Amino acid sequence: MNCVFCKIIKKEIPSKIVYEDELVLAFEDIAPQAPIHILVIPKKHYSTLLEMNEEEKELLGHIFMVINKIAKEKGVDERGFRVVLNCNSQAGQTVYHIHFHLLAGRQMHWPPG
Ligand code: DGP
Repeated sequence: MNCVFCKIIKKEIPSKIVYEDELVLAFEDIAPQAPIHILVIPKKHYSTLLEMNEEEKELLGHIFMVINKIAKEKGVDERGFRVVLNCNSQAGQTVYHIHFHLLAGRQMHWPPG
């Protein structure tokens, strides 16, 4: 499978890793949209959220706990941060390996673009 994030997981493509365990990898986005822009991904390949079902509930919860931990470690928990999941083309998804954007370090706006 020609998935760039699977290659990052296998360390075939370099990335700046900020957290790793047996289920999840977190690394800096290559084109940051905020002073802190980290991608959190499951190591198992899912193209989009739509490929997940009840069996993935625990994994999804774990991903959010990892985001919680990273936000605290980066010291952005009190000022605030945003978590974004883009699903399919109209949402702007470009990499088809599910990923959560953790964005922080600047004022966010609503509605998002
Ligand atoms: P999305 O639009 O939600 O599919 O976001 C994909 C993100 O992935 C985008 O912010 C840029 C990032 N990205 C794409 N290729 C690479 C890469 O090779 N390395 C890293 N670190 N990030 C990448």
